[in-house]
Amino acid sequence: MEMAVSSAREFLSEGTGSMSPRQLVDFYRLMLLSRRVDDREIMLKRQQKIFFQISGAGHEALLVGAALAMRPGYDWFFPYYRDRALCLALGVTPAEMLLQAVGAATDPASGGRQMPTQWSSRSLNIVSPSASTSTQLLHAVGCAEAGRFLSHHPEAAASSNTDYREFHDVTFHGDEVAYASLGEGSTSQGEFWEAMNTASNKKLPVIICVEDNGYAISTPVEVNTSGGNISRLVANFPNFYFAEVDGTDPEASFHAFQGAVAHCRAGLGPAFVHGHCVRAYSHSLSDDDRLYRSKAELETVALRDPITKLRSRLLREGIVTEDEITALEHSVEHEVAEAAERALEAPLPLAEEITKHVYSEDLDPTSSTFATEQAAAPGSVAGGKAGRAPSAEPRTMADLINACLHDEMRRDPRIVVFGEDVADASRAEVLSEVKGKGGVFKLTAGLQSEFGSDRVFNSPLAEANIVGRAIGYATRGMKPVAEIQFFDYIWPAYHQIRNELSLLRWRSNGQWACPVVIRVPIGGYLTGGSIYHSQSGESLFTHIPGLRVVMPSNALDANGLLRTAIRCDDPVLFLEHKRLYRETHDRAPYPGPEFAIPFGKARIVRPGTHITLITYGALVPRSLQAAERARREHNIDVEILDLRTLSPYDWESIAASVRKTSRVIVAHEDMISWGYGAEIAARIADELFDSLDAPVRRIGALDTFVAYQPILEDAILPQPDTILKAILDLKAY
Ligand SMILES: Cc1ncc(C[n+]2csc(CCOP(=O)(O)OP(=O)(O)O)c2C)c(N)n1
Ligand SMILES: [Mg+2]
Repeated sequence: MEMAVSSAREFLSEGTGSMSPRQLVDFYRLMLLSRRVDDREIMLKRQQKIFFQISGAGHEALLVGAALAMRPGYDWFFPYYRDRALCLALGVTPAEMLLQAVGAATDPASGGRQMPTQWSSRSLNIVSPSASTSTQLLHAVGCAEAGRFLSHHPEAAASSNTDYREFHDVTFHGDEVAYASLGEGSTSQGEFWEAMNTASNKKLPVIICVEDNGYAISTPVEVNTSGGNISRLVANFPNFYFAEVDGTDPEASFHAFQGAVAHCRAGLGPAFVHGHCVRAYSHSLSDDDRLYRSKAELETVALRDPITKLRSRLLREGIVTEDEITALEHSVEHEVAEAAERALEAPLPLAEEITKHVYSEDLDPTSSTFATEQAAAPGSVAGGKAGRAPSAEPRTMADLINACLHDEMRRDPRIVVFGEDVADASRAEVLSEVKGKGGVFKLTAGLQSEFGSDRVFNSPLAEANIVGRAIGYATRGMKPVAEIQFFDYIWPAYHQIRNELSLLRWRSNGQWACPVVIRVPIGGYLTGGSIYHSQSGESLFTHIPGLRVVMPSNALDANGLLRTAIRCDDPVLFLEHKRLYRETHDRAPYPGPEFAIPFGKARIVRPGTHITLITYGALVPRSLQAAERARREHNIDVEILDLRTLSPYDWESIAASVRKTSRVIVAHEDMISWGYGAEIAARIADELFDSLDAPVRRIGALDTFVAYQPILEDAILPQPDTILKAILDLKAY
């Protein structure tokens, strides 16, 4: 009898009918391998040699079936923490898994950063997952979209040595599928429904696998799912292949996935495989299911254990003898024990390396690569509406952002633009008779008309959907430049931004990255903008490691910084102040298609000697007004620094200015308490104490939201008068 573990490809070559005896034995071996790795980890946890354990026990048949129906390193995988058997069957080794468990430096998934079940492998296309339930489904959707895009636009796969593309090789096959799995409890998350909707609507080759073990920790399925069966709730989504199977039955599971894969590869749409399995152990080693499951229920679970069931069948049907199965089990035990021994001797990670891969190690957006301000010639041929003919005429911030998007989309075929209402018209056939929408602020106007509906399209009205899909696109090497329509509505996407977008590179120890740009109109001073169209809140994003945060105050900076954002290898939140979009005072001539400004370089808006005023965004013109009055009316000379990028920020320029003036104000539009200025003020007090002649002052909005009535808005947001008063107070100190 052949005892070697089949590869998925070998397995598939044996046809689609019932499994041969050899296949069943191979299947059993993979299932058992998964169970034994779990058991070994449980032992190691009890011996306090590892720090966390969560098992895939009871899910093995479904997942080996899934893996054997797909192609490792060809298809794409967004698994969750129960998918140990899937990963083993795809080719992750027990040794690699146990290196994760001990948190070794050589843990190939994360170098000791993630919990043991967050598998990741570049060569197998297993994308490093988080512990958040259901976020991964939107990544799989974006990944599948990117695969389809690349097969329609193969030119986009060409590499380039002038930007992030140098570090992101792109491969595609044209019929690859993206697999994502989740538990039945996690189907309660909105992102599950958002992913189902888009996969269905775009007929994407995504396989969504629900591993239904009846519990979400201690919460039974009927509490999470109305009627207790998710298949019934999703049955009306168009274009899906649906299979509901006994996930403890190897053949039923394998055939369900074979059908799913065939449907997806044929381009017919997505697939939904609902496998009823069991949770053979408690939720994790931190849980004891005897606290909430009856004895009788636990006995039923034991009877459905897929490993015991398959073992009995192999013996009952005479496929193996007692001796043969015992030999197989010994060999699995031996393999796992050896892997554990090696893992326990593996080198541990070095604390000095823990900040590595927070950002790209390959491309530094603060470097001189992006310092092309001098070289660019104002008045060269502009992209988009801003100036199809050469022109030195001043353009608004809105124009120059639009021009940059046109330029960059022409230069880089991997850029896709999507978000709410960003297309000229989703029904493209009307474009011959209408002008097109191009964004509620018209910043993306003309992009769809020039670059087509594959590259510029409207998303559903769902912010997590936008950012989650952008992450999926970017894991395939694409460059999404997504738009969130208003900063006030970014919150449904915050989970994706904080736990996924900003973290993927660090948590995978540099294996994966998603250098997405998210453009977001922000801010108030709108006269009538009120609570839900005036919010600030940049410090909630600068507090996220791994994310670059940019906030220009004028047209030229917006153009140059957006270019850097698009070419850079890190995720960037690009905050565009709505009040500045069409101001006349901040206009500038179009600076040409190569004009870029490095991140982390402040601009001295106004040199001065008495007081340093550190600011950004809409407070730049307001500070300038206050400074001019201070000069005219009080002979006080204020130096204004516009930070331009908030993370990273230009500490050198801040320090140089404060050393010169010895008095400093940090001013921003956002609420003062826990605002961006608190960090800058604290650092100045800490590191520049000896240079100060007065306390560090802060200016910000009142600690409330922006109201509708203009009298109230004026009182809430800082005004030039507020700034002038602070200047006078500080000078007099
Ligand atoms: C967004 C989010 N909320 C809560 C948790 C904590 N949590 C981890 S697993 C889990 C239950 C998941 O149940 P289910 O989806 O049925 O998967 P199962 O563990 O049963 O396989 C919960 C609540 C989490 N990881 N992520
Ligand atoms: Mg469950």
